[in-house]
Amino acid sequence: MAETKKDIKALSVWDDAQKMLEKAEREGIETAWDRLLQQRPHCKFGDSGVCCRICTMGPCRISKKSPLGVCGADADVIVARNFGRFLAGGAAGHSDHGRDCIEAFHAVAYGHTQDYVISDSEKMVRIAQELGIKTDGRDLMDIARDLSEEFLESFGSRRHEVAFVKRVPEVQRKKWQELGIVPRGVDREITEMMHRTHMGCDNDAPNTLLHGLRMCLADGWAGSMIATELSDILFGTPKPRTSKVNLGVLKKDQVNILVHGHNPIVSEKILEAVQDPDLVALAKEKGASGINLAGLCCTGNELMMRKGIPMAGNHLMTELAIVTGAVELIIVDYQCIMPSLVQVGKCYHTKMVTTADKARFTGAEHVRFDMANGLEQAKKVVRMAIERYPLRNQERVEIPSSPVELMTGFSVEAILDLLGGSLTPLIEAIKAGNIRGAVGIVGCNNPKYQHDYCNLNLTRELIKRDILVIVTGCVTVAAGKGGLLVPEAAKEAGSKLQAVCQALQIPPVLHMGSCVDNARILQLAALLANELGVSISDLPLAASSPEWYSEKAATIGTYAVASGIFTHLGHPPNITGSQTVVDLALKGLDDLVGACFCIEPDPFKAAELIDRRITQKRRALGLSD
Ligand code: XCC
Ligand code: SF4
Repeated sequence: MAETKKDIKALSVWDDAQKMLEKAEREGIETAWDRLLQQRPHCKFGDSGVCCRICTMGPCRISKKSPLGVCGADADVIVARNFGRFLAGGAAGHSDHGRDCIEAFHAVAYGHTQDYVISDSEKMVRIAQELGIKTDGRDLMDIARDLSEEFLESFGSRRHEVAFVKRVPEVQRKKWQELGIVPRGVDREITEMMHRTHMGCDNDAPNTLLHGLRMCLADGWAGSMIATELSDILFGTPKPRTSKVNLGVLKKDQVNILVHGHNPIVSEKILEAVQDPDLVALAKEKGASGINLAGLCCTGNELMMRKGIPMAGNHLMTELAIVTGAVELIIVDYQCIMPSLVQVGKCYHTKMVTTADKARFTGAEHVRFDMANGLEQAKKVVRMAIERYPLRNQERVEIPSSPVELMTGFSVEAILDLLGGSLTPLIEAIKAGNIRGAVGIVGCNNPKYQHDYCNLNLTRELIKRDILVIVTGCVTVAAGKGGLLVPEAAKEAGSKLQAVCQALQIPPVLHMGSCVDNARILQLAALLANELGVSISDLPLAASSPEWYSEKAATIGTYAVASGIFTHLGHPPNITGSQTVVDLALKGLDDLVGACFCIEPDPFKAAELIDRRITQKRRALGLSD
């Protein structure tokens, strides 16, 4: 093993990551971990959220010596405004992704594309009916046109509530009405947050944060939920299937293409293109035995859930995937794509291709995708990848580890199917304590932690306590690599959960999709609450994002809490400079919406906190511990 200055084992729990970190070090390639060291120590003002840059009388920093900004804003106002804008970034990300799904669906409905079709018309009709659109005897495309218009209304400012507020249990909805936080339209709530946080506008921290709840609810119950439902309608509703995960899914003798980003609109077309016989023949002509497609981050989750495409890694594995030297091309849409991928790619033969005009990277090649040219562009990109195969230096290729099997595809529909069409068996299992509760562990990686240590250990701790875990986003890869996404993992669960898993032949950790698919968790929670005639906040549920980093993760956490789900975070957002904001997040929200945040970096202690909350909720429902 090469001499290394860093303690590489302390950086990631995974063998594939450690091997690639060693290789990166040998080859002089910088990664996120190196840059984190260069950035340390972090600025304390920024870290606690008391640096204000929203006007040019400043920038102002709050300290004992200067407790007010030039305009007179105090730490509470500055922290709340900064956090409000942080949440707005997250809501905008998911929801603009949702809008792109509507535009694709709209193009299909109006016949403006041949490249996309309606794959699950049964689901489309069901949702149209749910939203009050007439379906009897109507042409499918007529229904699709009405549904696309209805979804666009959830983004605008003409409605008093977004369409899927209908799904929210009544008690919760009443709380929102009393607080004035029923989400109206995605764009409206985001714009209003930007307005409120302009200098001299909303100067009352709790008031700003209440709007934060409303805006995040618009993301969860509209932007993200629409993204999920329409992706299912366009590309198929996920069903249980198996796949594989870790860097071992890359193939030494094949053209390797990675899809990275979030939206399935581009990656689904790449999947089609890699199956094109002419392109496969071309790959063989160039000396490869075939074309291999694998996913990263959330677009990887989308393809894995619906098509079983293997997953190469999560957020912190994206640079390391290129370090294998085996990747011909990485094609991205948007979000969570480190700009460093361009530089790392240039150290090998790896080409980076961008596809969205709103997410370009200097040094990458831009191949613009639109609804009408998706497949054609996808084929062009796959051809580029094949052309790069002869440029690969096989001596520099190192593919660590062999892939781990996993099971994916647990949409709400799939779960209902498994249960024989009704939630009753699940409710009975919860009542009997065979499933003591359920926790959605979601979100990211962050190099401030040992990579996936918390994601993995929190998951393990909870299933031991007979708590069913649901994963989405980058936690999926952690659970998958840890062998927790297969039915055999039931042996790691408590004896009661183990029995349930064995009876249903399911893993104790269910993969429900990408980050926008956290909307599936909301929907499942709402269905359970409605079935029991209680509020979501009465259920023995929790959410957690142990290693989060992104604005989107904070937005998800906020809509989970506002929906009544107790939410754990490994570390706080940049809000610690305001006691008012911290108190509201950790306590005050509980009285307002029936749930709050808790912060705990240690996954074992976090499991304890979550367990305690679940026990409380069980007792309140009159159920045994
Ligand atoms: Fe991004 Fe969604 Fe986080 Fe992963 S989990 S690092 S947000 S890819 Ni969404
Ligand atoms: Fe400073 Fe107030 Fe301007 Fe912020 S808004 S930079 S606190 S003067």
